[in-house]
Amino acid sequence: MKTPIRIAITGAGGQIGYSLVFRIASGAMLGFDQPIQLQLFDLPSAHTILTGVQMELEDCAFPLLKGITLHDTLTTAFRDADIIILVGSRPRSKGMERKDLLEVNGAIFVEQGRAIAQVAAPHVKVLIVGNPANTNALIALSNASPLSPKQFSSMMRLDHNRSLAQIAKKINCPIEQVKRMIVWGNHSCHQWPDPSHVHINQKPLSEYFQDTQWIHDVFVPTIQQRGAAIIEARGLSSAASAANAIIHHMRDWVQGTKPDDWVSMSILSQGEYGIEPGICFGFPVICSEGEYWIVTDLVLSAEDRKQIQVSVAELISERNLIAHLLPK
Ligand code: NAX
Repeated sequence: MKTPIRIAITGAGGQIGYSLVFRIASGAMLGFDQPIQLQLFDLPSAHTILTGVQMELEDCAFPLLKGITLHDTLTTAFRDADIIILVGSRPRSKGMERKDLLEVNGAIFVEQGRAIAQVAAPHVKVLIVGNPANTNALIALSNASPLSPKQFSSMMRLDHNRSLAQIAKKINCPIEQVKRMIVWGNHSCHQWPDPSHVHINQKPLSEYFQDTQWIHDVFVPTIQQRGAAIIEARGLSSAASAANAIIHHMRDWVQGTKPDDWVSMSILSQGEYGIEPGICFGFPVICSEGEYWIVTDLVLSAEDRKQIQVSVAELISERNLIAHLLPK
């Protein structure tokens, strides 16, 4: 029997949490032979909800679930955690400007970064989901010294999966045949979904169709606006698909990406492709043995470079707004 892996999740009482914890406990994220221990965190106001989630987890009788603890203190929630998924964050309320949201959530991620460095396992892997995810990740990793920035990433996988699905539908091919998609930049409507490197059965996308108009007029806006379209239809933001993206992101980070493929992850830029260093940016990455590397040898078109700069500018402006939360 393998040693249980400790997984801490914040915002576990929210709607993504409710779609996420049962799938993790079933083995979908780390494998069907990997026992796990769940350390669920939410605010004291959500404690009763968390106790309901715990009861339902118990009632599922998952063989891999070796224990559940509930927390409203970060330093107990993160203690010895091997994996931490930061989902909880303050939603944008009426009249709140984006800069106000950055400010309130920024303060939360300072505290979380410090608590992670203080009590988590030294090899911990941290995924940031709560929005604005890229900049929250920058704040958390900057406040988590001596941990390495390479132990942190934020989520672009929902945007990546949305892109795979739209292409598979357009070509009418099995989704697992669509490889090498990239979503560059920020998890916002300024992200740049880039299908120009996509391969299907080892052949470039251009061999299946030449409809570049569809890419510009339908595909890109569909991906950029998908979150808003789901809110419009459901009256609530994406939850099950977001939880699924978390599962895919962590599974690939821990177990490795598939041969001949890569995935989109937001990680700290070191200046790859001329992108501003010191922002958390969506890149194409390959994962193996628990590590990730940016795919650095792609040739980008002038249009790609121009669109990537839109995300860069947005992330620099977010970084400027929270500069006081980054240690000097
Ligand atoms: P919910 O409002 O349903 O749940 C959020 C939970 O976080 C609540 O239980 C709340 O009590 C808790 N919370 C609030 N403040 C907290 C704090 N300071 N520390 C810890 N927990 C706190 O939101 P949900 O739909 O679950 O979405 C959670 C976050 O994911 C939001 O910020 C949302 O914008 C973000 N998303 C990010 C995505 C991505 O791809 N990066 C996609 C999905 C999602 O929109």
